[in-house]
Amino acid sequence: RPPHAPTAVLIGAPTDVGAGHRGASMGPEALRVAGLQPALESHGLQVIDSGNLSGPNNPWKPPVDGYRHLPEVVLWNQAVFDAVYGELAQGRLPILLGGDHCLGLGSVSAVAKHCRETGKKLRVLWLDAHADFNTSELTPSGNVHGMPVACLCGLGPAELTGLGGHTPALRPDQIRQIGIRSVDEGEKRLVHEQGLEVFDMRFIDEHGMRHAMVQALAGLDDNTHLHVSFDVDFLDPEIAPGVGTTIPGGPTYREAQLCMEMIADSGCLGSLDIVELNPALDVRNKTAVLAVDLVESLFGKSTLMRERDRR
Ligand code: NNH
Ligand code: MN
Ligand code: MN
Ligand code: MN
Repeated sequence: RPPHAPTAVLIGAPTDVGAGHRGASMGPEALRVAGLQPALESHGLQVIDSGNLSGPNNPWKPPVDGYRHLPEVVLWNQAVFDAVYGELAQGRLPILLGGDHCLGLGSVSAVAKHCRETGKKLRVLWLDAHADFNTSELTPSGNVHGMPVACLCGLGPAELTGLGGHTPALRPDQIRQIGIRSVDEGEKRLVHEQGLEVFDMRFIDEHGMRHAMVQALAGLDDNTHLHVSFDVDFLDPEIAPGVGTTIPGGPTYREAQLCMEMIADSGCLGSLDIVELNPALDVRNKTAVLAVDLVESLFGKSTLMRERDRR
């Protein structure tokens, strides 16, 4: 690692208020048990574990006006926003340990505010089986983990779209989605309408992960902050069963590794979410171990050759 590599900070957010299954609240601990901190340290990174945020319990209620647990989702996201923003302000690289993917809202809103204030460009990579672009009108479930990308683009309740004091937090052209293979009917229309750039599994089948990532990372420069929001259900369920919403036909082990390696090579990674890991559905913590393995690659593990020597 270059000597100026920032210190990474683990921020646990043990909740499943935005999910349709209980158990993602155990994600942070499973990632710690799988050795996330020592794995990153073995690659020369400085890592601080700041422990877990706290927030309300999961009331496990049906939707109200199209949202399940909106007040609880707001409180958790405010806590995540404050923590992520505070670490970025100190020059650290926040790693959010979810928790379900509704927390991507707080995390990315904080990154967007940091970038506005520091004059940095922002690119968000959303690695997921799902587009997470539902609204209260479109959602089949009311689960807010299916809505964070729409909220970040200004489509959602004011308590969520205005988290960072600037609505929208993101323009659709700052986002690239990768691995998508489950999008609800109304959600599909909205994704097209908003012009999101999606590298879905069909694209990856036809053109390969390499080409998808070359395109998703195109245009990054020294002044770009890259945020990766890694929903573990991005991965094929054969290798990653420990998530609430498995969707077949996801990236293989090597495709996922290549994705992470190419992000590492960009040198732009500035913040990360690891979300939706559900230890209650896992097999001997193997999905957590896999997530740690992939995150090591994201921080440059597998580099036998440096990019400039590889050609
Ligand atoms: N699209 C579905 C919904 O809105 C499922 C979303 N589930 C996720 N997203 N795990 O990443 O309920
Ligand atoms: Mn290692
Ligand atoms: Mn997601
Ligand atoms: Mn998902």
